Amino acid sequence: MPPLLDATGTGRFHLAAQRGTTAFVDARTSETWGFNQPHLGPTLRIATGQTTAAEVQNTLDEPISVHWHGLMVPGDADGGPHQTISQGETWTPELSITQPTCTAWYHSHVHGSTARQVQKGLAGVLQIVDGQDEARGLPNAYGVDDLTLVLQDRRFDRRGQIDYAPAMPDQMMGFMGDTMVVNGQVGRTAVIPQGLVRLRLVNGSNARIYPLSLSDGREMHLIATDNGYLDRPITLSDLTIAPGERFEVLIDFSDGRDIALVSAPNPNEMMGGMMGGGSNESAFVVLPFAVDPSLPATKDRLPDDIGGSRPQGDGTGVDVRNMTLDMQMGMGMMMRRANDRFSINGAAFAMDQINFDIPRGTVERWRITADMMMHPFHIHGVSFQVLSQSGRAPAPQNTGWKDTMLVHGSAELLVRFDQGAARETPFMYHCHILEHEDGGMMGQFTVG
Ligand SMILES: [Cu+2]
Repeated sequence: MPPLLDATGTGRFHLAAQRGTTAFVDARTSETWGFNQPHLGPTLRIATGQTTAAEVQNTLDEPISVHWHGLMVPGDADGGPHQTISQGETWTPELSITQPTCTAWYHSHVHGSTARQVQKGLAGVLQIVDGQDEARGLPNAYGVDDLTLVLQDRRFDRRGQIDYAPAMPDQMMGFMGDTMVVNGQVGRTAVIPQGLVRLRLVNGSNARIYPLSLSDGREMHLIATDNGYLDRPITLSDLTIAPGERFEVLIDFSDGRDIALVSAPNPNEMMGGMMGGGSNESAFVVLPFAVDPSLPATKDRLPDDIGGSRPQGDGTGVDVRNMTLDMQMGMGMMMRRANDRFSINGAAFAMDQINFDIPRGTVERWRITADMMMHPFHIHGVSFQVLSQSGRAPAPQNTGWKDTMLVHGSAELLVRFDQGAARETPFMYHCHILEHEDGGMMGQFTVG
């Protein structure tokens, strides 16, 4: 597990972006970046109902930013591309949290550099807690029966260095690794108690979508989506997690058998087979589990009621906003500048261009159309309801509160804008395939 940085008692935390080295594959080391450690960051724990004073120091030699993905905070605390922290500087936002308990995450978000900086390790998990998980009957012993799992894929060169040099197909499809990395580690096994275990799954990959299941076909019980708990668990045999998404599941290990979390190949491909279609990948192990009966298993029963909620709007009479996620293909893409290959509604992201303004408290129905392939669509500063996906009712895994939605063909989102964002620090909406985001598939809006 990443170290736990619990700010619920102090109401403050300090993160320092720093350079380090990490051995991934064997003794060979790679240059990496992290927060307070050589690679990735600690799991931050903050309390709902509190204001937490954050300090983010940049000791690297290029500008970074830290976006709190999943936090409902105003634009000036959001950490988007307009809030870069220069070399040697410290950013001190106040995080005033009123939203329900959830698993969120933080990562750099500098326009044009996000993909590379996240590959280097500028990412970590953020938990919003309320101290009520014991009463809910949920596993909550950090690193024992409550596991935080950041899923990433990487390529390593012969020297063991993280190899991030995206060629044109990597730009188009998003950069995919050939090595599974969980919490910054390769080839490790999770040792767990013989009982109910909670996994907080965070897809921190640049582009890979993981269709997850368990190696023996055992059920997973979904208890939370991006922005909080469901009302009751949803039983699933598989769960697809796209970049930027978080899901929490309970798995029953009371039979003591060692199984593994496995993934099917990345399902994203160019529609029409322009890239040759399909991949040569086969299914792979994400993380093996080993049951250790000496570890304390405090929960053996699936709770019936978790006490969360599912959004219930129907979207009738709500103004519609259309968004088309566009890609320039083939020669068209080759001819374009690196930051102009992708766009939304025909316009590539421009730092000095606010795309629209929304009055605070407004509800809108966003119709997203995904061009060429699947795109995970994220909106800052909001939590939304998925009204439909591909013209049908949302899949069970998308019936909770979300801030990132994998759009396959089309999706309709019902969004309420409650957090303010001024022109100097607007909110972003973008594809969470980081090469697409850096390439221009992003826009920005104010809420006021
Ligand atoms: Cu995309």
